[in-house]
Amino acid sequence: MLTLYYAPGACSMASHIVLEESGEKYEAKKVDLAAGEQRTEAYLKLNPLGRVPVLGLDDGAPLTENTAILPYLGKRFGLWPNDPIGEAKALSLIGFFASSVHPAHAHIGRPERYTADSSAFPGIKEAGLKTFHAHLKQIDDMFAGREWFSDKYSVLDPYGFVFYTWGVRRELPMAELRNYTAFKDRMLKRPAVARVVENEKVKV
Ligand SMILES: N[C@@H](CCC(=O)N[C@@H](CS)C(=O)NCC(=O)O)C(=O)O
Repeated sequence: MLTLYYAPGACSMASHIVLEESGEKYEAKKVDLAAGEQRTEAYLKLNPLGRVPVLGLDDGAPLTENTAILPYLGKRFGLWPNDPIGEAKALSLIGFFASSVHPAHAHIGRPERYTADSSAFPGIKEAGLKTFHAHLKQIDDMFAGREWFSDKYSVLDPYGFVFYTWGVRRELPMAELRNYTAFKDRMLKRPAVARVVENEKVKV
């Protein structure tokens, strides 16, 4: 059985939604980030970087990084493009999410990762917010005339949905992003998404 180590409202929500959609039995283990559980000796054995998500595979081995976990789950549950070009485009988008959109947001919430000088935090946060907002606008443009990131619903969609909720958390004017907001509404109509949003108590 698969086990997901997750934190409410974190990027692990993407895998949580995929597992919930899958219909397969899985275990969800909550990690208390605020209490520093991700830095305990036991958790660092699962992920030496002290981050969620971690996916415990059927044999118990831990798999880390959204860039690996989501394609794996997508292939296992038929939520991944089959053709080589579709797959390459999916990897391109996952790369953009993991290496640009997510780190931009980390500048807002975790400025201490980028400097030891706390007087520089406000500037780092401000730049992060600006870059994150610009990326959300890019995502909004991607949805012009389409329902999902790929030709059909895939693991890309729960991942993209997470960043929408982070935009809400940072009080960005999300309603202005019409295509992205319509996508968010489509996501919320999916029972599995609604269940996870409720379970993780996420504001959307
Ligand atoms: N590159 C990792 C990033 C994971 C990550 O940064 N997770 C955040 C939550 S969204 C976390 O666990 N943060 C804990 C901390 O900063 O202490 C991935 O995409 O899986």
